[in-house]
Amino acid sequence: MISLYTVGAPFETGAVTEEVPAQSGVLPYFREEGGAYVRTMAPGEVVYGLGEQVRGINKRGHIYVSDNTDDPMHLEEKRSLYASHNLLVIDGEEHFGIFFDTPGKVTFDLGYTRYEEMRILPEEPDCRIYLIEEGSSAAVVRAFRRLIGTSYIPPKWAFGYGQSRWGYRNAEDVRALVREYRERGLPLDMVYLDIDYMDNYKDFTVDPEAFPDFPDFVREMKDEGVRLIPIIDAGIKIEEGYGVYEEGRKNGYFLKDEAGNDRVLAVWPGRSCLPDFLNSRVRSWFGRNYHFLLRQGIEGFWNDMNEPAIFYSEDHLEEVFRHIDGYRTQNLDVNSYFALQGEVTGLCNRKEDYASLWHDADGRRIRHDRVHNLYGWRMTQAAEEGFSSFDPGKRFLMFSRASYIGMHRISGVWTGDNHSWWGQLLLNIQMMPSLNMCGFLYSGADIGGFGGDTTADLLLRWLEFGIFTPLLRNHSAWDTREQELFRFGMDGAFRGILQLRYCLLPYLYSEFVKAALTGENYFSPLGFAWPDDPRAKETEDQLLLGGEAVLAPVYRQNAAGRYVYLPEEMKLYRFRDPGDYDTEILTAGDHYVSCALGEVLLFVRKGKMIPFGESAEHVDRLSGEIRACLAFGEEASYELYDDDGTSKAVTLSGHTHLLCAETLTIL
Ligand code: MIG
Repeated sequence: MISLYTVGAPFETGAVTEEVPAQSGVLPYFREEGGAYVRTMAPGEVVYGLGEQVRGINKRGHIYVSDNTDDPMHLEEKRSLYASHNLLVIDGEEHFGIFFDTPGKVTFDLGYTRYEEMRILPEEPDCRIYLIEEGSSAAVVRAFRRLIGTSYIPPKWAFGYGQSRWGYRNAEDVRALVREYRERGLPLDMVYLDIDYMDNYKDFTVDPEAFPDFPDFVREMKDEGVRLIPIIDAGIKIEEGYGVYEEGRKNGYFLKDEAGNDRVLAVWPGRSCLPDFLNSRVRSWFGRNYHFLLRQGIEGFWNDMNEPAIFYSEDHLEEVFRHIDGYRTQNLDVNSYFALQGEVTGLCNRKEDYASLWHDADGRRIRHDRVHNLYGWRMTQAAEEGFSSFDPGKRFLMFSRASYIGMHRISGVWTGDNHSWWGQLLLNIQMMPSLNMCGFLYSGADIGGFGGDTTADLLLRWLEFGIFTPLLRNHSAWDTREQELFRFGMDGAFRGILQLRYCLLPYLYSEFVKAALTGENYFSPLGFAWPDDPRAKETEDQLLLGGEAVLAPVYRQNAAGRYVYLPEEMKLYRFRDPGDYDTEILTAGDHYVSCALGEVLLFVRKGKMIPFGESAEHVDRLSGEIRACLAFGEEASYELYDDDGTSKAVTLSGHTHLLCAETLTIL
């Protein structure tokens, strides 16, 4: 049961697609204290949710702030990442979900200030609060997902492996990399183009020297089975003669200062303006600009810097220069030295800069900080409108860095600038089910780590988990060690794991589409499937995949295996590559399971089966034929969903067919 409590006259976000009758009484479970919603948490109560956030699956014990932020240090102490996913699922003596639908800042103090107390403070008092009361966490999430509408489904080829790096300078760099993948038999479906492909970091341009005859190059790559996926940034470079900028300025499409002048801010291209994506005219204009690349054969994009990130504002930069000058003659002591340092690091993503921007939200003038968390979604909505007007029946690949619940209907997300640290692999594992609860199914992290230098073993372990994430992309920053799979002299190990992904793809795709349409999770915490098992509830480093299998990835340096908790008897598949594996039946309980570097563990539940196809160089080459399966029990069966992988209209009816272990070879 879902009830809606409306406070004041909230800004319409569009997060919810279902009508819910409004309640007039006070919000149950909470008491109000100075604008905050407060309740006592029972001992042992688990708090799920918050989507893309730091820390574990159970969010209890820390404080989180929904305030979309470009922060490349995903540390435990942080409170905000790139997204605002204001859903909590309370699983204890009391059992409910709660969604705070407001585009402003929200603080979720989940036992930080006082250990037993939950305190939620929406900065904008005008807010829609949805209360979801169901018998289990899984049911709460299913009801919530029905409330917010079905999740985005990308083209099937987007389930292949993607290679990315900030720093592929030109067509020759890309060609060389594709050649390496093909020659070494490493499957590859996508190569991502970072800001390097643009002409001087200008959106909707291609550097004519680095990529001469771009449409020909796009076709050449596609003939190799590789799609190029360019990045688009939120900021538009200020430059006379640059059409996109001039059009935007002429038509008043950029965010304004209080006096109504275009506000000058800086991002990658230097001085820039930010489009007012909360305005529908601006969205349709920006969306049509994607046609420039679509016409050249591009079929997917990633939208970056759309929190929006701000390096500095011109006026504040001036102020800082003045202050710094003042330090010159001083003997810098502990206070003044750090103050000087703070002046510079404090240039970016400043509260005051966000508060100096003004939107024209289709006639309603509103200050940016009050609607900040919607900006990335509205940018991505512009892209989606551009795709629909280009080809309404076709699926395009789209994922964004910033997000808000509701964007899940049109796009995926990647989890931003993580690091090549072992702890970030665990964070990736823990973030995935939380993202799913909030509707974001097509998601994944920068495999191998974005910042810092990766190592062969970290990348391999990360890939061992990554082959199960819908978005499977290896991405890294320009100043780090190169981390393409062929750089480590371990092609065999990487190939084996990657081929396993392609063999499992019919299953992973089927589970994905089912989850998108039914509101089930693709990745769930074990507590969702075994709600009465306290051990399952506290397991933070294993996930349920679909309804069939449990994953227990190794995420520690030099580990040769790990402890695994099984809530019930399961069949373990330990893969080195699709043809090299061993199996073992394990009882319910705790086990130390060996897992050497390059091995993948998959635990299949009793009575369940997983169809197993064949590998290929890229997804379009997969035959789709299923002759084998992983199964625990002869009578196991599975409803396999499949489709053409490109049409936008998707329904489960008419596609589902039953696969029985009896008619397939059980591996
Ligand atoms: O902050 O385009 O998260 O994936 O490589 C730098 C350069 C801007 C941030 C993205 C990252 C991308 C990078 N971008």
